[in-house]
Amino acid sequence: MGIVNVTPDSFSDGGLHDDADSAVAHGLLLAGEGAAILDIGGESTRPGSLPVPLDDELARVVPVIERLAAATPALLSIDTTKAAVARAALDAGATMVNDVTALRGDPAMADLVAERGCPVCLMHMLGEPRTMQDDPRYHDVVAEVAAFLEERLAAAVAAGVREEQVLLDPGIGFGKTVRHNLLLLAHLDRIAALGRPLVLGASRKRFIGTLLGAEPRDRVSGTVATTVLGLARGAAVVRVHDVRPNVEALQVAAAVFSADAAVEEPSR
Ligand code: PMM
Repeated sequence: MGIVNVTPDSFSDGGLHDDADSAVAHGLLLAGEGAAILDIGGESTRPGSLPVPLDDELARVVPVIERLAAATPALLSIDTTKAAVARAALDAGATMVNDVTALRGDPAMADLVAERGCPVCLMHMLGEPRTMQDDPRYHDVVAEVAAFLEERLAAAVAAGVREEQVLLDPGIGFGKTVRHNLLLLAHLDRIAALGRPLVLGASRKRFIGTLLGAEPRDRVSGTVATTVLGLARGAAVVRVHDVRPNVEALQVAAAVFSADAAVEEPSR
């Protein structure tokens, strides 16, 4: 999943693609590099960020989705917490909703997703973007994130969303210290055990910067490490800014993981 942030203020690429032309060009570049899904967002969720007015968010994402839908076979995902934005994005050609509030942000979102029958990604976040990095605490971060996602999956199903349409995401960096993020990556298999496809969004995030002492654009190798570990521990989708290096790492790692099966196949 390649990230197309049509925002002036996202943490690693804010302002780079905040006009429709450059956002569309960037989406096409990422699709050409091997992204099967493009995740288009018009509201930054960086720590400390404030909500964006509905009309601004619509004006950022809808034209980009319309143009990408006509120009690439990649699936288009709308990264929003607002049902009105998701509805307009689905009408414009998106086929998936990525909601970082896991259907808690807008009471109309669950009904919309149920009605449209589209895939939805439910993500864990402690608190809200404005305050989430103010001393986040857990007793057992992996168990608490898993329990939260299990509860949100049940809530979605209760609202009429088909279980087969739900993807889950531990929300790397959303109300988590470096250690919390590392524990979630180390035990991602316990989140995958919930039985739904897992989305991992670690790309260029601050914990990588802390480990490497690197600015966002210099966190690509660190991101690739999380991609390979994510694959090993059951992630189905990796949400990344830098598609080519991550796709190449996945191709090689996937070939290694399937080596035994490929050799044994003929003798079965
Ligand atoms: N991270 C960001 C935004 N949306 N959605 C999901 N499902 N998972 C994430 O980890 C996630 C997300 C923040 O990163 P960005 O500013 O680079 O988009």
